[in-house]
Amino acid sequence: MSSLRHLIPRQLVIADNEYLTLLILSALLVLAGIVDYLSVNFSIRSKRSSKNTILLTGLPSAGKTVMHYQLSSGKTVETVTSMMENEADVVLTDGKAATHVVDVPGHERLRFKFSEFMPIAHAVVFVVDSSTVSRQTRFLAEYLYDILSDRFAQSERIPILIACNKSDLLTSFKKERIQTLLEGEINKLRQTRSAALDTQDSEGNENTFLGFEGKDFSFQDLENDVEFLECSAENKDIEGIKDWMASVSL
Ligand SMILES: Nc1nc2c(ncn2[C@@H]2O[C@H](COP(=O)(O)OP(=O)(O)OP(=O)(O)O)[C@@H](O)[C@H]2O)c(=O)[nH]1
Ligand SMILES: [Mg+2]
Repeated sequence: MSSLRHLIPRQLVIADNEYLTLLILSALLVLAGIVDYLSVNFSIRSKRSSKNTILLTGLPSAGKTVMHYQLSSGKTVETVTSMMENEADVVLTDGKAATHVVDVPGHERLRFKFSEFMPIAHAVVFVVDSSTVSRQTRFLAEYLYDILSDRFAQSERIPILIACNKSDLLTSFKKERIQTLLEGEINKLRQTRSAALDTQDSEGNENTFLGFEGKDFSFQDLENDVEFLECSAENKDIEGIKDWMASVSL
């Protein structure tokens, strides 16, 4: 090493013990990275052993976190945009085992995380802000398409509940109108997505054609049971959601 020192600019030359310190620090950083990677994967893998999870998904501000708090504590809370998932065990039926409920952030860069939980999910609630549906139809349809074409959603025929939230607002749409809007938008989206039918995403999900070719898209044509319910998480009006969750839980 000392024979090579004359090749290094003087300002950059450091003592041998400093090389050792740098080496140890680098090794510690690499080790910390490995431990972090293993712990994240291990925790998800250990959860994969059971299928007792319901996911709360949906666009930002749909009301997922308010609903999650309502379910887990019966309280209404003030929220901010979620940057990571909230998890809780919720007793849906007195005397029965608790169900694990995960609130997946709706942020564009974080919502893909729903797919990490799909292997342990037995049901998905897709929360919609019923007062902004007409402005968000395309984004809603895109996210819903991703969920419906997820390989676990398909192979396990995971039931989906479209929770039409914020029904307390005068501007909110009724569930029938929301269903019609989503079916129309998914119908359009199918054309674009089916153009890429032979490709696979990084999760190994194939682009799936939803419904029947030559027929307008309808949720009824899916193998998954898809239901629509109106609710208001803010007003504690989520009994229907709870009943649905209990009905699909083990
Ligand atoms: N009027 C009304 N407002 C609601 C209802 N549910 C939630 N909100 C409000 O909607 C806003 C967003 O609610 P959150 O629960 O934080 O939304 P989120 O889906 O978790 O959003 P992200 O974390 O960004 O994905 C908050 O200001 C809530 O108070 C509801 O049923 N009615
Ligand atoms: Mg949230």
